[in-house]
Amino acid sequence: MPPFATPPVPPMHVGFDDRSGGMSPSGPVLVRRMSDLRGLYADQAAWTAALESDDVVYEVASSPVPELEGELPQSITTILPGRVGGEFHMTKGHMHTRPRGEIYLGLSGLGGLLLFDGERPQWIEMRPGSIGYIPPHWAHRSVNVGDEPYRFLAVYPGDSGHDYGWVAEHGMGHRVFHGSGGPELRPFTFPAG
Ligand code: PAN
Ligand code: ZN
Repeated sequence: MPPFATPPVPPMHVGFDDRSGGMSPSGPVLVRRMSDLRGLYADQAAWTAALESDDVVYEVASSPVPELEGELPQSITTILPGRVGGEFHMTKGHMHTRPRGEIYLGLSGLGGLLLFDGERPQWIEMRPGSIGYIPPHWAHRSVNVGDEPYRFLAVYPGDSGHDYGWVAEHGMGHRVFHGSGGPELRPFTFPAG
């Protein structure tokens, strides 16, 4: 897998492939399969059943811009469509280790950005062309609420840091389920069963 560039990073053009979501030139690419997502979905029995095919749930392709202070790394996340116990495919979700904001731009598919500051859950609908703003101190998780891959660009300060433990401890305020009239937000529950 290609590494991040070493400073000084030159000005660069970064292209992306509509079909694969890959970046060119490319930095590291992260693949998260169902088996990487223990404890993420509310319905643990449904998650265990999904381990049989162990499908890819999402991929994160990065440009070579490194995660270092002063730089602005970019990544493209592709969440494949699907549900586990009625709950839509989603990212693990994290809080930035330092108080840093982030910008998401919807590229394709239908998704949503779930935000939580420890008290207030917020939901931002994301479609191609939507800009979602994540302020500092808000944990964030992305959800594919459609039938196609949901893809977005993320741009964030290089010294943000990713704290997954915060979400494991505090949850995300809401969970997003398939409903007859569209995505249904229900109060967060920690995994059971
Ligand atoms: C994004 C996320 C990406 C994957 O680039 O890291 O969508 O989500 P998880 O990191 O929660 O698995 C971002 O918010 N970076 O800061
Ligand atoms: Zn982030």
